[in-house]
Amino acid sequence: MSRISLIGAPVDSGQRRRGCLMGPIAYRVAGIEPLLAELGHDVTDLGDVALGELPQADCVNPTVDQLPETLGWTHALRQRVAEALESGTIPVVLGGDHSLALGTVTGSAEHAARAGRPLFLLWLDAHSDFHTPLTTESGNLHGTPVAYIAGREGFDAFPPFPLPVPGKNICMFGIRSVDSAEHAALRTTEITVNDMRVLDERGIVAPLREFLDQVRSADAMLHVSLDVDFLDPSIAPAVGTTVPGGATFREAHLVCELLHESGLMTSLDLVELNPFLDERGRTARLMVDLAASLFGKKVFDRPTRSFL
Ligand code: HAR
Ligand code: MN
Ligand code: MN
Ligand code: MN
Repeated sequence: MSRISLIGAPVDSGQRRRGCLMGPIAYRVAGIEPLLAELGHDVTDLGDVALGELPQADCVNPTVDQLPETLGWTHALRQRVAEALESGTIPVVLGGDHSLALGTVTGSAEHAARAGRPLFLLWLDAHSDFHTPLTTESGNLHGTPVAYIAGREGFDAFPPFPLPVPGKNICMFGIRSVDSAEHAALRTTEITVNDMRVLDERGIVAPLREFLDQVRSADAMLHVSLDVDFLDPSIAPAVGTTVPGGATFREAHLVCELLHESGLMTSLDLVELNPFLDERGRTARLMVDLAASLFGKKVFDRPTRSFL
């Protein structure tokens, strides 16, 4: 049994296609709270985080869009996630576009630093989100959080990241859209980029277990950030940045089931759901089902890890 804090994060400032702000409501309508409670967890919905007063900020790159709003969310979500961890719960952040991870992972890092434990990051996404505000061409800050978390330069407007996460602690799955500036920067790091080619060749189990073994032996905290576009658009159409060739229904559930079995996840983001683009709620429902898998829902109860 886990204690879970649901945190609504109606963030829409990290990209220009409005709709992600409806994400938290869609997850609630799809029944995330009763579903997790039915699995035996103690679930508290803390409601939506409010955006406080906006800071003054600008960036030398004029294409960067909605910087003050994103800074405001970063500040508010950092606090809320750190508090949820402090109170001994697992924060589950209902997004909101992926720029919210600038705040949520900062909160996790702050807590990990206080607890004297390392932080690992699992990034489930079509995109590597490794731009800085200086390299982004779109100006959409949802394409930047991993660079911030890894301690790249170019985030002068942002508060310094508490303790940058070493590249070897960061693992990505599902990657199939990387811009050239991100590619060049990623190659200088130790970040594990499991692109779709890796999943095609090796499957998802072996590379995921390798990563989870590292988390376990480091006695680390693990933040999981699940972007809707990790999934193939044929099963998850409600996202502004669909990319063909994504994870299948079973691959996605398997990741979640293995994560649950590991018992290692300490915080979770559900991001980029744009309910305005959904088809009769199917993407919202799939994301909620994946969250249920992450918290122990399975088809058949078998002795732990019998098939590994
Ligand atoms: N790399 C592109 C950009 O920076 C697309 C980023 C899209 N990111 C997300 N989140 N949708 O993963 O604009
Ligand atoms: Mn993303
Ligand atoms: Mn993405
Ligand atoms: Mn997007």
